[in-house]
Amino acid sequence: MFSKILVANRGEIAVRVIRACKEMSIKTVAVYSEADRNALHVRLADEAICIGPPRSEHSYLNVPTIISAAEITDVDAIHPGYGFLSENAHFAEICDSCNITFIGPGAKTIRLLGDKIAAKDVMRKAGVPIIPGSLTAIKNKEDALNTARRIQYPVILKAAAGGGGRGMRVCHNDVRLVSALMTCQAEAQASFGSSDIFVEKYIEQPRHVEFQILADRHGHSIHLGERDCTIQRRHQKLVEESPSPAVDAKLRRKMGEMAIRVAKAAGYTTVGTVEFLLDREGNFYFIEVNTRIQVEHPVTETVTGIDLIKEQIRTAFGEGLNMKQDDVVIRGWAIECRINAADPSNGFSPSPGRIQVYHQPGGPGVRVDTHVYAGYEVPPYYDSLLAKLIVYGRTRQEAIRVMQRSLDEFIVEPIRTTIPLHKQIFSDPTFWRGHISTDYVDQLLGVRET
Ligand code: MV4
Repeated sequence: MFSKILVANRGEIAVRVIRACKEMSIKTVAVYSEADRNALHVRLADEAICIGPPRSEHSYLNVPTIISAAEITDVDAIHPGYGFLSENAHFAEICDSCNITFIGPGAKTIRLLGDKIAAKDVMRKAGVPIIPGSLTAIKNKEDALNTARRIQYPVILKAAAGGGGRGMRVCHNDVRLVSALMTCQAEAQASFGSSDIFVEKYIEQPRHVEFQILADRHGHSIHLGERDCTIQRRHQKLVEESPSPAVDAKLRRKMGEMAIRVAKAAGYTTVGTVEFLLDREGNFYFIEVNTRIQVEHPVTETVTGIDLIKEQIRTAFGEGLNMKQDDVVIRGWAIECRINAADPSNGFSPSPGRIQVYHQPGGPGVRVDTHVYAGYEVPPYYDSLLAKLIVYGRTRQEAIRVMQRSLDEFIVEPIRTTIPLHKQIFSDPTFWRGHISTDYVDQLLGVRET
């Protein structure tokens, strides 16, 4: 096994990875920006190296500096966490060329799946259901109009190098499509460095259902069931649960089989997530693969009893899977709330600052993944995630009750957080029934325009 791993991340995920390493007797190296000197991940790691000024472009995204830190501390591997360099094929290649294991799938797989048009094409040929639309990047106006005529409005424009919902545009007629085309291409170029865009049939009021996959380098791939991430706003997830209230055993078998087909078609190794959209008729379609450990991985850990970070490290080292598909048993129900330093009553504006009072919930069925402590100062430079509150119940109802009392126990003062919004969601009968779509949060907040 690896003897030392550098964790190229910060916040709760850096803490999470260090914890897994400790239990595996792997030494850890933390890296930190000048804004994170007093961060928990720095204190928990065996060694820590400052990698530059606060802004992430100069620290957590600085490839030469991070590689230097890895060389100096003589690590065997780098764990990228999520965000930052986690889905950067170039970074994975640099790690390879320096004989450092990048803990994730291979650089080629990351590159293929980062191109949403190429990925869709591979999955279509593998027999995975995809959303009707253009099979290549849009060449010109006529190309876009012809595709729209074939698949019928409404359609959606997406960036080939995008993902996670950024840079998408819904169009209801020819006039709108033509005018959206150029702006969408320009935005794609500015945000992702490629102007390639594609057209798809727009699925109205879908659910976001994603499958966790786990694969070794010896040709074995399994899935660990699904997560429902339908509750989000402006592509920021707020609540995730597993299993999905919209998936029964039969659909789970079908979608899980397709998720494994996706993993095999992409030559996938370690942990990953296959995203699907589920429409109101119960049809599902492949959307994209997230080639990293995800924020919401704990709900899957809770219902399967499998430590995903340990499995990710083990499979990255080259060990074979130690379980078969039939060994994976989904038990009970898990729900996660993302507690962010953001003000839901003010358009989710960031709310950094010093946390003076901090108290987290506990007791049966409660897990809190966080880097926060009383006296901690939330820096303004990074993602606003403060803590993940994950609860377990034998049934969805039981989990909801545990979540409600946990939210009531949670104290974070004086900064604004998403806790009040979560309390509102968990006391809403529509959420209890589970009959929701991606418009849910806007509807709950009474937002007219998005
Ligand atoms: C869509 C869609 C409707 N039709 N694609 C957003 C996340 C990204 N991975 C894909 N997304 C969407 N793709 C088609 N053809 C609607 C969304 C979408 C969405 C999906 C899941 C959860 C929340 C969402 C919110 C807005 C849009």
